[in-house]
Amino acid sequence: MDNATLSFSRSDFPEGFVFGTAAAALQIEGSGYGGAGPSHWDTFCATPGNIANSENTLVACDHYHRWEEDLDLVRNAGLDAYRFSLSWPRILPEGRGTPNEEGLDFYDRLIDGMLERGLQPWATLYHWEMPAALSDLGGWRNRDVANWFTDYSRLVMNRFGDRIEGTATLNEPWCVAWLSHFLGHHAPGLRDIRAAAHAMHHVLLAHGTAVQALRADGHDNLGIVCNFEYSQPADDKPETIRAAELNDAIYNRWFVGGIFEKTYPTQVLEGLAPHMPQGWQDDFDVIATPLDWFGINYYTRSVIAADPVSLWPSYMTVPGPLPKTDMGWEIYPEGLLHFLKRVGDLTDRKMPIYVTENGLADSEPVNDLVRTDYMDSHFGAALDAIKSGVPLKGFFTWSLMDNFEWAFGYDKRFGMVHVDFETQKRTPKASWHALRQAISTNQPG
Ligand code: IFM
Repeated sequence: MDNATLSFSRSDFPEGFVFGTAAAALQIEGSGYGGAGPSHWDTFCATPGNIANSENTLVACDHYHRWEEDLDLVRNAGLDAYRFSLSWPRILPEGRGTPNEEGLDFYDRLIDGMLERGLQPWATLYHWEMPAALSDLGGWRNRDVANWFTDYSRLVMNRFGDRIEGTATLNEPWCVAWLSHFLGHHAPGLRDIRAAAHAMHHVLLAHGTAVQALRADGHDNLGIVCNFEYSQPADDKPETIRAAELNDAIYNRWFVGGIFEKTYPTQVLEGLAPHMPQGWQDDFDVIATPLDWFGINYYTRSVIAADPVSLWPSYMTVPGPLPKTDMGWEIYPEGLLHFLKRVGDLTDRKMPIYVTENGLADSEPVNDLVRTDYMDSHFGAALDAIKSGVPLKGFFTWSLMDNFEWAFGYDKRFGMVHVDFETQKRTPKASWHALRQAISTNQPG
């Protein structure tokens, strides 16, 4: 293996800075084990043409059985924290009603396993697994989802909350709502503006309703994780700039607008208002329930051009000039600095911010020097943000190990640990070793 190194060390970051890595239940556990109920992803995977190579999540990384080895990999990398998600249908196979004790026991073991290894557990309550029974009732399109999600969240937190360091209600509401109900790329695979408008609002209503209930139950260190993508105009024509601003508003401003400003961007409402659920204007006090921290997932930028022949929002993504990852995503660390500052400003530089995901897909099985470079430049952006006064408290790489990359199946490898999906053998890549070296010493990597 080549000697990949990172140019920073732990001592470059403030005392107590949290170095972690992240993964999500459906992407690694194996949804076929332990009495989990079906989710809308089972339906989506069973529909021809949705997932590369017609793959599914029944076995995934078999983390359900191999979690001890996986937590050892987190601890042995010298990391402080592990960000994981809990599967709603594993805990409540019907989405509501009787819990699956086997599922609850699994998370008991997993969380205790983190604590035994000195790892901080950072939980995400919803990383995209809507139970199929609730999807049948409309899922994110149905306003009742706020109460379904809150009941599930209370069940989880009243069982595990005393052992969890930080809790995010939801991961990436843009993906939950827009990518899944307007663009149709993720479950439930809808391309429907009314469904999208309802989901864009209900996802935030569910978040705020759950935060209020969890607070009332005495839980703290509550947050949310949003994804951001830098919106780069393809040229400087006024219509191109307007197109990039609209993409920015849908992707990057809608959710923080609701949460921190009790409002949605006007240019998005120009398209969505006729399709919004009744009474949406009255929900902002719930949506903007104060949080303890905010998570930023950042990967790339998009280059945007106007698309005058298409209906609203009338823009498209065009290829950009920068080096790209295996996802075809441009490598643009400046975007991470941009969003850390933007969210820092929006929250008066008072709210603790975490990079809750950052990483890239790269097919290189062991000598992943491109990943190491990517990590170096993005940790560098994090350091620049801290120097400029952003209260950035931690950084979670995505991902611990290669896993199910949603519609792309198992082809796109985001892990610092290679997984052979035939044998389930785990092999740490060069980036894992480089990170270990950088954070376990106080010398420059
Ligand atoms: O794998 C996903 C993850 O589930 C959510 N954030 C983006 C990652 C890479 O696409």
